[in-house]
Amino acid sequence: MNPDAPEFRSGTLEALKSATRVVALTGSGISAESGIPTFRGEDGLWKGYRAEELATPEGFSRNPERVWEWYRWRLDDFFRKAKPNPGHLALARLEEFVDLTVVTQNIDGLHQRAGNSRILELHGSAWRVKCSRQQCDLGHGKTPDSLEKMPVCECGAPLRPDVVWFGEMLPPGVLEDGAASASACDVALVVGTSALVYPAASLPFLALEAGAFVIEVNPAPTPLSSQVQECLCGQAGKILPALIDAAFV
Ligand code: BJW
Repeated sequence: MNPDAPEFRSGTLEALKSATRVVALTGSGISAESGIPTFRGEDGLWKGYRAEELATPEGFSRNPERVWEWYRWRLDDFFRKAKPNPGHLALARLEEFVDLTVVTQNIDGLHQRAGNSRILELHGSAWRVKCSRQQCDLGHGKTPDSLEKMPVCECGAPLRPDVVWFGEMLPPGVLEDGAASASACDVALVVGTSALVYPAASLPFLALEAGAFVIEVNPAPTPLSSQVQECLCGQAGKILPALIDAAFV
């Protein structure tokens, strides 16, 4: 398929046109065209940074300053500068036509800024902090504008980003709501994820098991690609607007 002028099979368009409930399962690839790095692949964050040090509770306990330095860099150089791209905006427009739930692994807040109304954040948000002591409720709040100094809770413990690191449970209820949406949808759009990180990667399979038509949008194949009804190979910012125009406009 030529991603500059995508064409879609009639079965794919029919599935979308006749859908009542749609779920969009998104990963970091949807924000790549907003200038935010993905995690895996040639230019991915995990090429230059160690996930064990930066995205685990153990890494944070060992060196909270180093973890905050990494998040400060991502917030200041990417998240604060980024704008929703045509892929995010197409998903916001999709709400005009179907009952849409966005279930995202992203922590960048770009789906909210694009205007989607029902968003489940499986891996939390970079725009919130919480206390690093599990029993403390004092520290929940907005991420400070300046992270020159590491933020500290009223209780004295370091605050941490309110995100989900490896080995941590997802926020209570969010995975369950995402699973319920995936199991109840007519069409699932799986956009910009390598489909390697669980439990998020299980959601497209729930949709498939429940009989949904699953459309993957990704320039590269993933472990999901051979299982789904349609793989649209290309960038989300090109494919999604064209798909929604072709189905509804
Ligand atoms: C484009 C594009 C364009 C590029 N358009 N597309 C074995 C089986 C099952 C589970 C496990 C297992 N071994 C270990 C686990 C558990 C672990 C896991 O899954 N590990 C795997 C890596 C093996 N999972 C966990 O630990 C999770 N918790 C959990 O399981 O709790 C239960 C439990 C507790 C205790 C013990 C055991 C179990 C938590 C996972 C948390 C992940 N956290 C991170 C960081 C979040 C905070 C932050 O951002 O700072 O989440 S890691 C990182 O990966 C981030 C992402 O959300 C996540 C997924 O990455 P994503 O979004 O898919 O990005 P990429 O880079 O992988 O892919 C980008 C894609 O976009 C590519 O395909 C490109 O081609 C594509 N693309 N440009 C469209 N323009």
